Amino acid sequence: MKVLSVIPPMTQLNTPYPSTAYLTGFLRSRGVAAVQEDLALKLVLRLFSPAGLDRIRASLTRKAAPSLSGFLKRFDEYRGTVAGAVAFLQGRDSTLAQRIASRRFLPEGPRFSALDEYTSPEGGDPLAWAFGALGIHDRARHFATLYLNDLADVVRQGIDPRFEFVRYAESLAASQPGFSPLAKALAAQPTLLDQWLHELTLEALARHQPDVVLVSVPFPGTVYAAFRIAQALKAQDQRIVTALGGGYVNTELRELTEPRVFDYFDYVSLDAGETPALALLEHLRGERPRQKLVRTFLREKNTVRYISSGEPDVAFADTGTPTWDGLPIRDYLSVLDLLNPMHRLWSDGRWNKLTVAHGCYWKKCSFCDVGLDYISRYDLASASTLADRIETIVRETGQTGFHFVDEAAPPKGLKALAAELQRRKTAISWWGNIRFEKTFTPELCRQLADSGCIAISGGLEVASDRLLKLMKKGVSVAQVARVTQAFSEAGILVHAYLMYGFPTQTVQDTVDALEYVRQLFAAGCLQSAYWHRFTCTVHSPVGRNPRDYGIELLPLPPGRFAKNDIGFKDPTGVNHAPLGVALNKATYNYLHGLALNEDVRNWFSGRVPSPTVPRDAIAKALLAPPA
Ligand code: B12
Repeated sequence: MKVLSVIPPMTQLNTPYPSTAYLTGFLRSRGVAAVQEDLALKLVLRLFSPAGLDRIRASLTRKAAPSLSGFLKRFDEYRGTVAGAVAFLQGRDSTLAQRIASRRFLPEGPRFSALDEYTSPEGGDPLAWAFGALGIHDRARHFATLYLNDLADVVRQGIDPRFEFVRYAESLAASQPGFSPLAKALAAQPTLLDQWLHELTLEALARHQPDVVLVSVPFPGTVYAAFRIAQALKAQDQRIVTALGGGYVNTELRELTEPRVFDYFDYVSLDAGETPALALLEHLRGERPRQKLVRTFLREKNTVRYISSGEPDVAFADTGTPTWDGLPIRDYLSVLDLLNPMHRLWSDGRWNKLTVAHGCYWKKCSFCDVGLDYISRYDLASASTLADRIETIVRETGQTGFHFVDEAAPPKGLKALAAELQRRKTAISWWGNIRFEKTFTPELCRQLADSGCIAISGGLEVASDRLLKLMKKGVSVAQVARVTQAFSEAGILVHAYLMYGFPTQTVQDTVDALEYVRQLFAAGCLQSAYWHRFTCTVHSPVGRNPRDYGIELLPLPPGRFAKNDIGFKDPTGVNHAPLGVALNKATYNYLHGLALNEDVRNWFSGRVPSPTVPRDAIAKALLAPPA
């Protein structure tokens, strides 16, 4: 029985999302003939090719739109340069950097006008602040990225408004109570992108001739395409068994009762895929009865049934090594938008993705989906197992960069892994997400840096001791200051996840939070940060016990499909949206080293109170001995 695992469009351009690598590696370790495909990358490469541009031009629905006229007018230039730009972003043709950086090679559309914003008053080099005088390669990558963004805008404006590089038709799936919007979109005339996806699906089918196709949907922005893939498979051959799983399913489809989903997928499975997939294959081979499937939804007489035999999951130490075999790892595109340094790591470079542990060792944060398996079931493997996996992956891919994709990598596990990598003299670079807890002493931070750690991200969240306590984050602002300083002094880039709009958060809390963040940048503790608006989910402690957080939930619309975000009423009545704009504008300046001494109130459009945080709060925290 042959199994094909598929990643649907869209996830990321620079590196494969790891679920198919995990499933394929595991299934092979159990003797299953398993292969994988990344149709997200394939779709992008088909689009950004001379033949792709021909089809785009022929399919434009609004040829007269002013936004498309530049593309049509300069079509020959776009067609003549697209293969070169893609090869350059794939790292296959670095010598093209000089010509691209000259800005006389690639045609320039509206996206390039943003460059004027950077022009210095003296009229000098607009991007010198970002790339200096010698950064030709990065500069060229930035221009090639703007060029692809222009082409993506053409696709969005003239062919399919739902298309983005990292998500496709996301709104049809994200917290969608009903299946009807998705069903309607799937019944609609296919757009050019849908047609390409159909062709790519049939090509993959012909290449591998699988009996079973596992379609992985990590995010809502992959769901529509997943259903299109299943639609193409079923139309071609009804006998192909299709199964759906992944982070989106694990989060949003836990209460699935919509039978129409099963017109496309025979099975939908929850949580870690190893045991459910093995059980399914055994069932399909006639070796296991249906009622012994593991965490699997299926349709019986037009109703959805959930079957879970309660079998334990495969231990993290026994899930095998993910494999990238079969994925075109040299074809990914390292794009370079001018964002912040951490966002750059996300979109630049072909990182091998690996988890240090399954689940989160802390699992208390009240905004997080702590009850779900991918957080709650904490299971660590030994440092030598992890180092073996790392060495196997480096041998297979020839690439030594790792992104540890844990929610929060455990400090003890990282320490043991660093020691093991040092003992074996295994030279890699790695980065990932952690909690800023006091276990990360200056000594441990130096050891992590010596083992290859180049960057870490962690939640400072609301940057308020009152709210950090309410959210059970288990850190204080002073502690975050000391830990981030230790990482920064070890030469590790530090990114802080920041949050606003948490229940009971006042305008004063928000102003104070920005004051703390300003001081953390000024003290060199942070190099990067980003503010996210708090959203309440049905699985989080806040969503489950709203009264404990002083809020009232709004009723969810009835539905049989997805369930995740939920609205709420906060008696503080603060309008957080304009505050968020100010927070992100200020922080964007801070990460470029600008306005670090300015009064934080200046960033807000309306009147806000002065910060109650003393101007030397962080400096004092850094002098105080750790508690
Ligand atoms: C690391 C991470 C990121 C990173 C890297 C993302 C990337 N592209 O690689 C960053 C920070 C960039 C990120 C961004 C986002 N993320 Co994120 N991310 C994660 C995290 C922590 C780990 C993902 C991972 O690599 N896991 C390892 C792999 C191997 O696990 P897996 O995909 O779950 O696969 C296993 C099972 O699900 C199952 N399985 C998978 N597919 C299939 C298929 C079948 C048929 C079967 C049987 C089983 C199966 O088997 C696999 C092995 O056990 C998860 C949470 C979590 N702990 O899983 C959130 C998570 C996936 N992210 C999430 C979201 C929402 C996002 C964003 C959309 C956020 C935003 N609004 O911008 C973006 C989208 C980015 C993009 N387009 O690429 C949500 C998705 C939930 C949902 N609502 O759909 C999650 C679950 C977290 C959460 N609860 O909020 N993310």
